[in-house]
Amino acid sequence: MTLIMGVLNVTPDSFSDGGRWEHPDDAIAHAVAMAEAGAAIVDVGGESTRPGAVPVDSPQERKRVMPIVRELVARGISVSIDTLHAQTALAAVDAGAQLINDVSGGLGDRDMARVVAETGVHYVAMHWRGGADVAAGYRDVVADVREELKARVAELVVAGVQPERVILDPGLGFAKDPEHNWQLLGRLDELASLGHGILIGASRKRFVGALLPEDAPMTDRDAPTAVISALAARSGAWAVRVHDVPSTRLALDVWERWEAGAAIPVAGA
Ligand code: PMM
Repeated sequence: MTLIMGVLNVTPDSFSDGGRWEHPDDAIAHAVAMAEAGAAIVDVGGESTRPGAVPVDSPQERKRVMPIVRELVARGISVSIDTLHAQTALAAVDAGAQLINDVSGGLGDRDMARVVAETGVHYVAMHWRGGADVAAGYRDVVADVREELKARVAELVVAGVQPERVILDPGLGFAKDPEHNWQLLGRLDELASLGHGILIGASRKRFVGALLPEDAPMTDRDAPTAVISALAARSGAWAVRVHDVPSTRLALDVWERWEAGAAIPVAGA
C-alpha cells in the first residue's frame, strides 16, 4: 500500500503554497485536515527550495517549524521534517518526528548522516545536483540518478545508518527538465531495484503544469498529480508527497480496488 505524505510548507515563499500556512493555527488546521483525508505522514518544511528563494539558517528554520512539529506530535500526527540542516532534523526528531526528509541526500550538511545514524529514524535521501534552476547534464538520467543515489546510500551506511531505514527519491524537478522527470517516472522500477522504498514528489511541479493551459491555476495541477500518484503506486512506490491529499487518496483507492480486482480468483477455475 502506497502511503501519502502531505506537504506542509511553513515558508513565506514556497512555489505553490508559500505564505498560506505561515500562521501556526492555519498550518495546524491544514495538517489535521490532511491527516483526516488520508495522509499517513505530514512533511513539515521551513525553507523553500524554489529558484531564487532566500536561504534559511537552522535557528531561523527551527523557529518556523518547531512549534508546528510539537503540536502535530501532541495531536498524534506522524511528522516528517523536510530540512537540509542536521540541527533542525535533530530538534524535530527529539520532539517526536519520525522521518527526516532531506532534499540534498546528506550533501547539504555533513552532520546529517551522523544525526540519522544516532537517532535511528527513517531517512529520505533525495537525488540532488542542485535546484530547479540548475541545468544538469545526464548521460542517461535514470542510470545516473540510480548510481548517484547508490553512492549516497553507501556513504550513509559507512556513517552507521541502517540501509533498511533509507528511502530514496529521484528528486523530480531538481536539476531535471520535464523529459528527465518523465523518464524517471516511466522507469521507476530501475530505481526500485536498489531495494529501498521510493518516494515520489511530483505534486504541482512545473512539468505537471506543462500538461495544462498556460494560465491554469495551481490547483488544476492536482488532477494530473493524482494520476501520477496512482501510477507511482502501481510501480510500487512506498509513498507519494502531495499538496492535495483528497485527490491523491481517491486515485490510490482506485488503484487499490483495481489491484484487489485482479487478485479475486475466478469461480470454478
Ligand atoms: N520537493 C520539494 C520539497 N521537498 N522532498 C522530497 N523528498 N521530494 C521532493 O520532490 C520534494 C521535497 C519542492 O516542492 P514544495 O515546494 O512543494 O515543497
